[in-house]
Amino acid sequence: MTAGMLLGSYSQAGHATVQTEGLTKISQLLDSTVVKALDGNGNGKGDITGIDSGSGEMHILNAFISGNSTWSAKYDVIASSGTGMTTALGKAYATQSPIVVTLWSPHWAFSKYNLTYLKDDVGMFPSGGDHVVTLARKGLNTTDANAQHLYNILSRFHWTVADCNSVMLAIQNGATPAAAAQAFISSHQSLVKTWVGNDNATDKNEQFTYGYVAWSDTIANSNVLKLVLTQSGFNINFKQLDAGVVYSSLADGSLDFTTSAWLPSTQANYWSQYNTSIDWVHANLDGAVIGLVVPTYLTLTTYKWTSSSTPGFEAPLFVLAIVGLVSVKTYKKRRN
Ligand code: PBE
Repeated sequence: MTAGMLLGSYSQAGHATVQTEGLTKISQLLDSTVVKALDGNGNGKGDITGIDSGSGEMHILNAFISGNSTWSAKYDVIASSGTGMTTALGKAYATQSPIVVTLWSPHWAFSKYNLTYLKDDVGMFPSGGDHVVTLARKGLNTTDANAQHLYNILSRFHWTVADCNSVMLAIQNGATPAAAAQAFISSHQSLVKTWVGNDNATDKNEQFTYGYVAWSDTIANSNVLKLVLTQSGFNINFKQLDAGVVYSSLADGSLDFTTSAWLPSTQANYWSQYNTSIDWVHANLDGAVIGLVVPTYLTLTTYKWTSSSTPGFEAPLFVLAIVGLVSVKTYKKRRN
């Protein structure tokens, strides 16, 4: 037994805590210090601040937690809404309090706060990335010539994360979605032209129902495309719906199209159920990401974990290791 071995085992113990490593990866949420700090209602479990339970991200998270007894013993997933989650995040951020949220990119919160994804070292979320996708009811493209023109625009609509960010931020800073969409269209005439081409409406009486979900990125893309279509002469019935209703309504034909799908990963639960009865038209944004996100102050080793359950646990171990009075065996006993 050498001092080096003892110091080696000490530094391993040190690496196991958020105090010495910072909170940077999902596996560290199981650390009892973190569980306690995230226990908002005092029931002994940490809280993950979520969004609407119809979202793909919540479906994935809930399936992971409920299917894993270690996690379900330590965590509750709190359902809310996109705005409920960002309100909770804003409050925690103002007082530098611990919080873990379900978030995604693109989202304006990354422009407003210093946030970071926890590294997914437990396989909580699917890997491989996602697209925001335009979906239509089957047969929209063969309904009539007017619908074919609309469908042609849908099959070209595509923008970037930066484009989406600019509209989301404008809305977050107080612009109405319609005003933010108009400002984007005015400043991106040539892009809009690549979407519309020569496909203007030929029948203003034929109404199309456009469904969207109230997440900030899909509010932004839907308002932009809705305005582009309206200005091209199409008669659009614009409807905010829950994610599950968007899919079931596309499948039964009562909804004509949406730009609120996240596929193939995030909303795989819906896609596996409905893919044979829905038309995947076109990816409208690439590089979409979901995950667990924390304010970056939680990643610092200087962060004070105020609800620490084992304060001072590391210090006595360190002293013992230095003087060489403890063997790895007894060290292990203490850990257990
Ligand atoms: N989201 C935002 C959605 C898609 C857009 C990631 C919260 C979800 O289904 O999870």
